[in-house]
Amino acid sequence: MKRVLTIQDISCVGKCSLGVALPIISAAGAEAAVLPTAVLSAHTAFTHVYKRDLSEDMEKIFAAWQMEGITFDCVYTGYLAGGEQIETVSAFLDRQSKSKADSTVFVDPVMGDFGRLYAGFHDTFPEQMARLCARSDVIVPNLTEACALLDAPYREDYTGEQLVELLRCLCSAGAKCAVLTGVSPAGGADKLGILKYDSRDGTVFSYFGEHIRTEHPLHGTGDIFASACVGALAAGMSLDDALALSVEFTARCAACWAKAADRRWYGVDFETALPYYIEHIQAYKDKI
Ligand code: PXL
Repeated sequence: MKRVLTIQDISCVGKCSLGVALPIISAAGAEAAVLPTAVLSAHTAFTHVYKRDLSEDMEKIFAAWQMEGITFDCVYTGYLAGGEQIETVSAFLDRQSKSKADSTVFVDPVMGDFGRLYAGFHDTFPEQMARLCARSDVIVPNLTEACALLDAPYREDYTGEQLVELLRCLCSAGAKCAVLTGVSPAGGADKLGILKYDSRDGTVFSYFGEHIRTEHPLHGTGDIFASACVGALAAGMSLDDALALSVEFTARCAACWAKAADRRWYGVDFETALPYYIEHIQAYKDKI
């Protein structure tokens, strides 16, 4: 069984970050180890948020793992609570690579959406996050995050070719594969999915599922998508198959939310859609 370490916050209420990563990665049949970066009473879209930063504890937890000789097949980072944590995670990755060179580094550079950084991030944070992305196997930014990483203007009218160019630039900086999330195909606003550039063979891959249109933007879908992708990779799927399954699963999570009687504004119904994900992971495992 693969052991995945996921490093992100616990939002006590809000159906995001570790609250979705732990169940989804476990549902894929992988061991999910967690390193909380912060504990928040709720995610930052809420008005009243109590936050405890766990930077100091992270270093101590890494040190304890090192003494135990614990290593991970995959390290997946999400919401990091500040630039200092990026340095801490990078130092851990340096140490781990000495004893485990084949670990996959999967970075969701959680920083913002719709052209704005989330509350609490300093202007220098994207530059620091770019350094973590540069040492990653797979990065999964949305458009806001891709533009912030490259210090490029945020525009919603980039052409498909320009988006591929953004991904190429992210890979030139060091990431092996860059995956842009939340992309619609030209003239296809009823579809939503991903665009991937793989620097190892120069190939481009895209996959689109149904775009569930809602009055307000949905929260936590990026974390659900990234967690599903990490789980599918741990189950042995190729990156393209893992991305396709994660797009479909995320669309179903949104569809379950839209059908629910008690639509909660702060997160979608990934719980209802989990059987779909598990069935597809199992069907893949049965074939191999
Ligand atoms: O879903 C991304 C995310 C994760 N963690 C925290 C957040 C957000 C987005 O707002 O606030 C704490």
